[in-house]
Amino acid sequence: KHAFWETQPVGQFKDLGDVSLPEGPIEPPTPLSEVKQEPYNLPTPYEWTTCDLDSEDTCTEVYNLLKNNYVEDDENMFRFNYSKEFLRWALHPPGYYKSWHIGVRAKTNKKLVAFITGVPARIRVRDAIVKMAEINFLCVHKKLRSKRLAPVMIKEVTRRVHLENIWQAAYTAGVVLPTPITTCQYWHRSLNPKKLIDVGFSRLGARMTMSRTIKLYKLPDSPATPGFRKMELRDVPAVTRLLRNYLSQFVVAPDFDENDVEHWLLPEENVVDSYLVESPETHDITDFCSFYTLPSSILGNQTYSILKAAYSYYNVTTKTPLLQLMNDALIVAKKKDFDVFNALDVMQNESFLKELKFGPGDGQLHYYLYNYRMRNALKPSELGLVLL
Ligand code: MYA
Ligand code: JJ1
Repeated sequence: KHAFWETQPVGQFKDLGDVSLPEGPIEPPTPLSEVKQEPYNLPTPYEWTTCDLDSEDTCTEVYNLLKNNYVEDDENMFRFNYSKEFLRWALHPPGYYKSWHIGVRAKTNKKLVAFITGVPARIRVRDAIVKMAEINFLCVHKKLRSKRLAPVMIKEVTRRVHLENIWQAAYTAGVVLPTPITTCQYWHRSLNPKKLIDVGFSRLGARMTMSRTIKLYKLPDSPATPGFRKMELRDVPAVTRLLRNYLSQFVVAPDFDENDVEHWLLPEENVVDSYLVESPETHDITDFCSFYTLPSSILGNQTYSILKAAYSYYNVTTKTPLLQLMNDALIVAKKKDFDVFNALDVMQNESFLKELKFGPGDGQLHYYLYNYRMRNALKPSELGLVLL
């Protein structure tokens, strides 16, 4: 059933519930001298390319490949449209390897036809901090699907990760593969309900009119929490302490240091937004929330071509109720003209989703680890990791 995945060091369906299998690495590392030195063979018409996202031309090629061929919803109405600035940010964290930004070109015309990436991360699994690659942006051009290119690309990125002496990976997908560590639900909070309904993202509820719907989702003009402000560079040490302490309660979570926080959470226009609460009395940083910008193309609508979506990222509270903090996040997202605010049911998100009028989406997100067995699947609330 899974001719490729059955050959890989991942939890297999047949082993689910086998309590004799230990948690941890499935295969031991091999000496680096035993890692294959040459790239895997592609079908003859194609060749490998390493993509330099600092090159404006290469970045445009990657952007266009993804804009036209990346992830769609189950009814093919929307397609993720990651911006170039976002791709550069996502792929250039501290310690990134250019060799992990892998493209496939057609030999004849040098057109970019496929892509896969890894970035390094330290991920904590229970007590163990594991160096991993986060794998993302796997994409094969629509015209080249079902030719078994994806397994070759996955093997090639694996080889290049191994060359850096890293033996585990984390990734997410909308499809079920062997075997999820957890399965999360997408939730959506309408900010611009009229547009969402017009483009088919949501529907008018039963016994609802457009004007009642608009009223239902109305938000105040400005955040309610005293001391709520945008995160700045000087906040990195305090935010790092807050976040490290908060993430320590989850079974799987990133191990962020100050450099990671500066990269992943310092606000960057049209990429990532972060806000915090600075106590007006003590000037302590007590709470933090963040979201990233990921628009989707609207396929085949006469009026609108882009859906502007914010995705909940990392949120931490010590003083402000999480419900109030996230309502402030919705307020600033609305002010920035987002159409919808999306969140997964990870971490403590369940505690605010229903009350803040999020509704469940038709999409799920499965989380996976490569070469690391979990004895049991996690609950989404035990997961402290958000991938882009
Ligand atoms: S998830 C986002 C994936 N991208 C999309 O959904 C965009 C639109 N779709 C496409 O571009 C293609 O359909 C893709 C498959 C490229 C997805 N993850 O070449 P094929 C398996 C893993 O004939 P195609 C993201 O980016 C499938 O089960 N495997 O198929 C994270 C089958 O294997 P098996 C997948 O449709 C990616 C084989 O591929 C996925 O032309 C993490 C068929 O290949 C998927 N999303 O191309 C990658 N979809 O027969 C793994 C299909 O066994 C990383 N397949 O069922 C692993 C860690 C690596 C590093 C390790 C370091 C130590
Ligand atoms: O966005 C998603 N679904 C939307 C649109 C559905 C359009 C028809 N299929 C949705 N809308 C309902 C919103 C409504 C608002 C008011 C309250 C009730 C709810 O459900 C879904 C997620 O739900 N997105 C996708 O399907 C995109 C793919 C998700 C898998 C991503 C894989 C990523 C790989 C990353 O590495």
